[in-house]
Order: sequence, then C-alpha cells, then structure tokens
Amino acid sequence: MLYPQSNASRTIQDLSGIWSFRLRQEDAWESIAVPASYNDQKPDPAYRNHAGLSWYRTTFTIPSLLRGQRIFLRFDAVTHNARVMINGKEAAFHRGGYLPFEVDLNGLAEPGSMVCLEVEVDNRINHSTLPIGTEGGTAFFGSDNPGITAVEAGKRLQQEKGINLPAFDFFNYAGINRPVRLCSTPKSYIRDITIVPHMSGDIDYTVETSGTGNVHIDVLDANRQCVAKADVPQGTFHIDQPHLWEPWPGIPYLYTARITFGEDCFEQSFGVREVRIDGIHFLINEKPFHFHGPCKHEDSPFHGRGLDQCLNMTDINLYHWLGANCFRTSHYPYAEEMYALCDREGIVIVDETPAVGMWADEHYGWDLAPYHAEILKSLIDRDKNHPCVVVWSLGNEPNTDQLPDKAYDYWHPLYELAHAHDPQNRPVTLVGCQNIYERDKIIPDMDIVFFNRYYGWYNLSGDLETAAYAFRMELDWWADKGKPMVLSEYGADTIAGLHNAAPDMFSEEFQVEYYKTINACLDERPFIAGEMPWNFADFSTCQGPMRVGGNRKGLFTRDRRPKMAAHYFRERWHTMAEKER
Ligand code: GCB
Repeated sequence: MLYPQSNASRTIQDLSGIWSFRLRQEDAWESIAVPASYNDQKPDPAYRNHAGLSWYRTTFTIPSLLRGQRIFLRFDAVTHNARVMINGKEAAFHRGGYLPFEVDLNGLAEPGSMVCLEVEVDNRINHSTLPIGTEGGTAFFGSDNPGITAVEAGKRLQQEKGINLPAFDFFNYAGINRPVRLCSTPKSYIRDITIVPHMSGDIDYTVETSGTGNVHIDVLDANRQCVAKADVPQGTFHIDQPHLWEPWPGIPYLYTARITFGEDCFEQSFGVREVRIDGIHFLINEKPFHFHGPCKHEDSPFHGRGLDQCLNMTDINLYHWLGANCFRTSHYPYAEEMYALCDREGIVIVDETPAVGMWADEHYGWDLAPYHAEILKSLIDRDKNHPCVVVWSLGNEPNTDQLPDKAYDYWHPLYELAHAHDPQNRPVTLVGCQNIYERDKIIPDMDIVFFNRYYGWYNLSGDLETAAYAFRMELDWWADKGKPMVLSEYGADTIAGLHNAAPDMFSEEFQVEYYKTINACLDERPFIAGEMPWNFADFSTCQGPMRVGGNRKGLFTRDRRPKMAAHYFRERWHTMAEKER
C-alpha cells in the first residue's frame, strides 16, 4: 500500500486535530487529540485502564473540486481493531493495531458534502490477537499464586469485570495512534510500486496500476537530475555507477522514481543497497555490518504510542549522538514516517511483526498462523521499498524450547513466507528468549540468530562475574553453528539518579558495569554481528510488582535524559564507527 502523497495529481487533507470521544455509548462526548493514544490524555483511571470498545467522531467536508477523483480515507494505524462508520453506515472493519488500511468513499459520500466519520475502536487483546493478551488479572510479570482460595476468587472476579492485561511488557496504548487522511487520486491510478535494487546499477521494478494509461518512469538522483528512464510497467532500468545507500556513518544516498500513469503520478524514493549473509557475516553492500543500537518502543508522555514527528527526530538525533546505527521495531510495526526518516538518516531497521506474548505451551493450539501470515505479508507490502529495512523479524520471544517441534511447525512456514513474499528477499529472523537453547529447533534455524539474554539481571542477579561465566558457556555452545548472531536484548533496570560506589542493581553504576561485563564476552566472539541494548529509553508498562513506574532499562530516561550507560555506549560505539570507516 502506497504512503499518501500530495502532488500534481493527488491530494491529502489531514484530519488530525481535536475529535469527539467516548468510552461508553451512554457517556457524553468529550474532546480528544488525534493522532495519539487516548490513555494518558485525561487524568482518569477509566481512560488509562480501559479495556473494550470506545468511539471517536469527527466531521469533515470533501472539497467539491475532488469530483471525478477516487476518494478514500487512509488510516495509518488504529489500535487494535477499527470499525469505520461513514454517515452512520458501516464502511469498513480492520483487524490489527499497527498497519494501515484504506476506506473507499466513492459511493458513500459526495464531493461538496459534509461527512460524519465515526470510528469504533476495540483495544482488547486475547489469544486471537497479535499482540497476545490475557482476560483476567494475570499480566506479564504478575504472580499467579495458584491454589490460594481467596486469590483464585479474586482472579475470577477480575475475569467477570473484563480486566484485560497484556501478555507482554509494554503498556497497551490504544486509540487512533497515527494520522487519518482524506486522500484523492485520479480514477485511473498507480496502485503499487516495487523496487529491487542491485549494486550493479540494475534496478528491477514493477508498477501496478488500475484503469487505463501508459506508465512512464524518470529516475532522479539527489539533485533531481534524470539518470534513467523506463516506459513499461515492469522491467529493469540501469543507473550508471550508482551511489550506494550506506548506513551511518556512510552516506544513505536516495534516488527517486518519478512515475506517471495517465493523469496520475507518484514519487517513490529508494536506495541502491544489497543485503546478504555470508557465513558468520551480515553484509550490507558486501561489507560486514555490525549492528549496534538500542531497541526502541513507540512510547512517550502524553502521546502514548501516538505519532510524534518531533520525538522521532529527537530520538534519531540521539542515535547519532550515541554512534548507534540501528534499532529493532520492538515489538510491532512503527509509523511509516519513522522508516522514511531512517532511510534519510542511515539508521538500519529490523522490522518486527506484533507477534509478542506467545509464551504459553497452548499457544500452538490457538491457530493464529493464518492471521499471523496475513500481518507478515501486509508488513512486507508496506515496508518493502525502504532501504533502511534489512531484516524481517517474525516475532519476539515465543515459547520455542518447551514444544520444539510444534514451535518449528508454526514458525518455519512463516520464515518461508517472508522469503517468498519479499521481493528483495531480505534475511529473516525470530527473536529468541532466554531458554533451554539446546532444545530449540527454530531459533538456530534462522538466517541470522537474534537472541535476548538477561544473564546478571533476571538470573544470577547482580553477580556479574558469574553472569559472564554462564554467558561465555552459552556462547561456546553457539560458536560452531556458523551463523551471525546478534545479542538483540540485554539490560538492567536503572533508576536515573540512583548512585552507588559499589555498583548494585538498579544503580547507574551497575548498569554500566553490567554492559561492560557482557560486552567483554561479545568482543571475544567473531560470530557476534551485533549488540542491541534493551532499551533506548524508559517506557510505560502495565502495573506489576516488577515495574516501578514502567520499565527502567532505558539508556535514557523517558524524557530522553542520558543515564551514565548512554555515555558509556557513546564512547564505545563512536570508537567502533571510527574503526569501520
Ligand atoms: C524481554 C522482552 C521485552 C521486555 C524485556 C524486559 O525479554 O522482549 O519486551 O521489556 O525483556 O525488560 O524484561
């Protein structure tokens, strides 16, 4: 699905602003900002902890000058399910909270008329959604205390009350989290574009269209000089001595394919870069690439998970400040604006589906696979042309060691699907949790092994010497597997401002010592292709005995102030980048 564009043939009317909102149908309408999560917009636990339906409403007028055009609404993300009503009539239902969808307005509303737009949002999560949630009071880090009569009765009551908690460690921010736009194109239009670049300068492409017209393509360099042309909907054009798209600290050079089809036109940017794996090396443009950058969340005060371009810019500038070159979109697809920014800024992305919270053995009986496959395909369709995206992640930390054969049978077809569906055939991974790695069949089978480990934090807590001993023992086991490996999460909760000369857990000194200890183990191993600390910044989670005002493993606080560990990584990663230059 193409990203909305305003140009000589297409228009956009951004519907962002203050809409009307209510949590229950019998309530009076209140005011709400769109796009943003609703949860933190009012100091009211009913907003914060709401589980169920909620309703948004706004009105807009379709300009008369759009008569004769194809007119549609484009929702970038409504979390998690959306039912869209146009003038009181149901026009669309969309399942899944982090990917875009369009609602065709032709036949439903006339240019020149005012439209009443209502969106019914469902934020409930359970065993049939991605991410996974639980009905009742058992959260990610909650304790079950099974067998205690009174606790069991309490849990039953919570179930009756409809308490709905995440099976994952981030707050279930909900609502219209990304922009809603009224868009138009000519009736005959460009439906999709696929670009597959090669370092040789040969660029394979396909333009999909609807209606009648001829396709013409001009390929522009960064100075908007034409460097190639094509006149058929599918084929190969050639750029002589192309500038490559290189990750930071290289130059992320971007070209633009300016496509016309009848009256329609669209500009698609792309980078010339290749990605492949060779033994223990992950290669970008045939050069070994070392992933170093913290994982992220879409999370901030006020906006929750809502799009905030200023925050995204600030974060990417902090990545540059750190000398970081990548992040993973833990644990769901991010807003499209972030990928466009990373294309420009040379920050590499590991792009993840919202498959998180798949802990339970029973998971493999829940038949999520068809829906998961659909989401994976939509993710690839959305992000396939971004040079910054170099790996697909099928999901985060599922149960893969308890029922290794079932896990293999669930995940392997998704792995194959990602390869078959991606025109650029990027490497695929599944992020593994700390588990009985000797039993695991699927994680070691991925193109590149992403493994999350918390030696010294969740286990062997605070004893860094023993943590290093144990981690080295595990690394010895992986050493002959012949695959590149990325430590895709490791970290320690740290309260900014808590200091201790003898580093103990939760202090800033401990966080630094923890990273120094684990990094020393990584530095000895040639098959380690990267380190991705957990997390870039502190972030909000649901309440629980393990979380003091959220997850505190950030290198930065939630308002983006560096902890000591941020300074430590800044030194380490700039030194690495100097060597790589
Ligand atoms: C993990 C999860 C991540 C959590 C993190 C933690 O393994 O992948 O979502 O936030 O650990 O801090 O516990």
